[in-house]
Amino acid sequence: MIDPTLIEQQNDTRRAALQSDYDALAAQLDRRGIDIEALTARAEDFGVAVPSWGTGTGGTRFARFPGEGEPRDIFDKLDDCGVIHHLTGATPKVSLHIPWDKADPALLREKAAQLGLGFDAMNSNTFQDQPDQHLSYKFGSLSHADAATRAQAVEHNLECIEIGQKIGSRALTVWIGDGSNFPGQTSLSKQFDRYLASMQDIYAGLPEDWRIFSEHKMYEPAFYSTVVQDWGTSLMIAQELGPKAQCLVDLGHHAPNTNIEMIVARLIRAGKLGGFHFNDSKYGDDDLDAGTIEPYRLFLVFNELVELENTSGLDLAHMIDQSHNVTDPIESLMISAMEIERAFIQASLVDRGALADYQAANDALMASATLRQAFRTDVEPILAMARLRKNAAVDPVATYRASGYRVKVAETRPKVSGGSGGIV
Ligand SMILES: [Mn+2]
Repeated sequence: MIDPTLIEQQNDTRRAALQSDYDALAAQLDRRGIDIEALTARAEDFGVAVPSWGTGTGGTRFARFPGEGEPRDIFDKLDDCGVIHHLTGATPKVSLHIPWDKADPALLREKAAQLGLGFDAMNSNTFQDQPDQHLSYKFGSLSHADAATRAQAVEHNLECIEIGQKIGSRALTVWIGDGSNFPGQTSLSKQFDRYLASMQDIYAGLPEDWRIFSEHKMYEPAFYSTVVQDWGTSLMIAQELGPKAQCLVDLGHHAPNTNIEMIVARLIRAGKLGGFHFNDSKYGDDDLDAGTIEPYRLFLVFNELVELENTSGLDLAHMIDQSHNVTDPIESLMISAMEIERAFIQASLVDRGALADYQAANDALMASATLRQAFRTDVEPILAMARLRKNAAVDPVATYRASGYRVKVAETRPKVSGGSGGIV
């Protein structure tokens, strides 16, 4: 835990400069007819879930280089998630991964309550074999040619729901690695039918107030075909399953140059957007920190979300899904949460009335300029003020480094080269 006195001391050194920057931005926004306080309130209310697996160092297909003081188990991971939330005020929930995070639900609840955290969507895992597992997922899980293997994968998902119910989660995210590496290896249509039948079995086990998210991914680990490869397939799945089924969009799971904001608009139109896995990418599913490669794309995604935020029934699960290989995962997750919040606030700045008028007049230049004016606005004082008002840190990374947290936990957490972090 970070000492609240340290946060206060650190904030005191930055308070005057922040107030001055905030007042200047307030005056600038006022000239544009925007109330800064309304935006700060939106920033204070914003939250994105942290993935438990993101607190450990990830890895690539080639190697994993463990960092100092990595979490040993889910309770250490929750401690790290607590630090991220206390310093940013923006990550009130944690998304668990079963079986990596399997533990007594009562202890999980107790630990989370101590840290002021809640639990977001549960994540099942049928893309790798566990030590005590009867049947292998080498050739697939929910879409496997063998009925007993499919049943085992369904059973695992039902167990995730059962654990989730005990800790206050209300959603299950299903991502599978099923597919094929060779043309002809599997029947594309029969494999999909088997997947749908398995998902129907899981859907039947969903509690009344739960949702199930299907997460598409174009390729990897299967390199020729993937069962849930794109948003069209994901939408088809959600529509076939029923009202509790929705689509989850992982920003890294598309072909390069895909217009993701348009996918977002379409899924909202269909009433099927369930939430996000935020990250950034240059080439493939790189799982890089949100907003570090294409911040404008992140802004454009939020532009759709803000434009359509009053759509009836829209209830989005925002999550981060990243793999940290060369940074301290706590620092990356804090920065990412703030970048996601930044895109949200920048999108909230868009002059929607002016934009609609320019669109109606076919004034492409001014319509585009209206978006860029919002994107160019430095909203850092709003984000920092929101953190200050929530007793979080004005500068989370500086305060974290001043706390010496990583060095302290390294005393009790041995460095291990194994671990379950990685690219999901
Ligand atoms: Mn994901």
